[in-house]
Amino acid sequence: MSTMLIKVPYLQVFEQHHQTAARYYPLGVGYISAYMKSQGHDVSLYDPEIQGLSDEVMLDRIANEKPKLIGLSSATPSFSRAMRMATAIRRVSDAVIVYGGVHASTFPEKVLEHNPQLDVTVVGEGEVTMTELATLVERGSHTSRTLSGASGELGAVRGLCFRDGATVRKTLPRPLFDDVDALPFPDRESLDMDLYRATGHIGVSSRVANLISSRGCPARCTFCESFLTMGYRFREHSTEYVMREVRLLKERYGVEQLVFNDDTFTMNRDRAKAICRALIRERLDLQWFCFARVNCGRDTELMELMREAGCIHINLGVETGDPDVLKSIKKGTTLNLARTTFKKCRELGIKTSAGFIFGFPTDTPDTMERTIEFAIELDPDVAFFNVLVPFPGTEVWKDFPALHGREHDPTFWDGFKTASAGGLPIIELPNVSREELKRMVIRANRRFYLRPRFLWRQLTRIRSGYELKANAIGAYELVSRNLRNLLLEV
Ligand code: B12
Ligand code: SF4
Repeated sequence: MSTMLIKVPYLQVFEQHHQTAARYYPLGVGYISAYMKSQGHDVSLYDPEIQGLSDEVMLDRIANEKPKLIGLSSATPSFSRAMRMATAIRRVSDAVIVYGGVHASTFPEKVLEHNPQLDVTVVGEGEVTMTELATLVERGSHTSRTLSGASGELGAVRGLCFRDGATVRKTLPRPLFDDVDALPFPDRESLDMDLYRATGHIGVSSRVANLISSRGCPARCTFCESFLTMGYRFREHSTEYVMREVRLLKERYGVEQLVFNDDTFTMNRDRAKAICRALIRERLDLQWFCFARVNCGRDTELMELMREAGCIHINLGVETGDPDVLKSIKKGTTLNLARTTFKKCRELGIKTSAGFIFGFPTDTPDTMERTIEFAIELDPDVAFFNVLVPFPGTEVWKDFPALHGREHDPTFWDGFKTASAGGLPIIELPNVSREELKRMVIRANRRFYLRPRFLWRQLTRIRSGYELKANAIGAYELVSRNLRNLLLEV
């Protein structure tokens, strides 16, 4: 019996920039595929958008391959796309259709109640749940129609919701996968690694691979959803595991650049140092990027080791330039820590991206102005200015009751994207309208990027043809996003 796993197309969330957006290997379904295969299941893995496979082609494949179990993966902004895909699949297949990922983890019951084309929703990590489900479907030769006859067995599989007659039942939570080193590496063999590339501003090579060296983040930022799938516990892969995967990427795929997709690569500083030392020792000559919190700069030894090990770019979530707003979002950092870290990165020659958000519940025009000032003071290589998207399940979601009540409508979630392109933000504050929030983003971009000092530095730092192309794409995106506004506005 075969299982088909599909990463639902999502690049449309980047609107007119979808052509130039990053294309990262889908680790979620990649890990599930590898784990299921390691348990003896027959799995095919698809990333149709990146593979250039239209819905029609996918439906043909489904009709030919006749999988008995189909898993769809998406986040919130591509939820409606996932539901449309599930409806189309249902027309050609009686396979059991499962929906997983962050949106399924947020509303497992509601999604199932309102989408009869689905059979199961999965909460949290999918490796074991999907494997147990495949075994159950195989053992009973189940189809979508017969699955409800297996409610006794289904009820025993942790971490899912299923239909039991007219009701939706939720099983006990699936514990987090503790021994993460027991997970096989993601199933990269099933997809063409040459199709993937990094975001323009961090890319230095076309031979790039994304990976994770840990799962979970113990921080409690009020706007973040990472805990819904990966939990609060920081579960780290051993240095040996990470190095085995890195070596494989280098040797089998000729990778020259790594993108660590960990929420916070430096959460455990000793572990991060151990990985850096191993990279240095093995002289793999790789360049890499990671996400970190701004408190990493306190540890000079860590930063120096990161640089020596090939870290060329760090993305740091600064979020705001106002100390009270920073406290209110429970980031657990300070403005001074941010100053220290950006300074340290500059001294060491590590490039920085900084993320800023406008529209936190306690933001005012003054606090947002301070955010712009702070971005200019920190002077990162790249600054992302976005308006808050209060994703459901986060603490800030509760602060925007006007958005509640349409959870069942898939199209409602289409606007939940953080890319600053496109129309108006989905939120407004008591004293700040949507239009003003959008203008804030435009003004921030203009003030930050149109500084002669910034432009000069960008030009003089280009080291390769690939970087030149990446910078040109970044500049095109910025200008095309804001051109009208840059010329006419504010
Ligand atoms: C890497 C990443 C990206 C990459 C995506 C690469 C790719 N091809 O998948 C890029 C940069 C393109 C990206 C884009 C965006 N991202 Co993003 N991203 C992440 C990040 C940092 C890591 C995801 C990851 O690879 N995790 C590792 C794998 C192993 O975990 P996983 O994907 O969660 O999969 C596990 C489970 O979820 C589950 N599962 C997943 N799919 C399925 C399917 C089935 C059938 C089953 C059973 C289980 C299952 O099992 C998997 C294995 O355990 C997360 C943060 C996080 N910690 O989740 C944010 C995160 C997912 N992104 C987020 C956001 C907001 C976005 C954007 C909307 C931002 C934007 N620009 O507008 C876009 C669009 C996303 C979309 N898909 O629509 C939010 C999602 C919030 C939400 N409710 O949607 C997150 C949670 C960040 C956050 N802290 O809030 N992102
Ligand atoms: S530090 Fe990053 S990943 Fe962790 S909760 Fe905050 S925003 Fe989310």
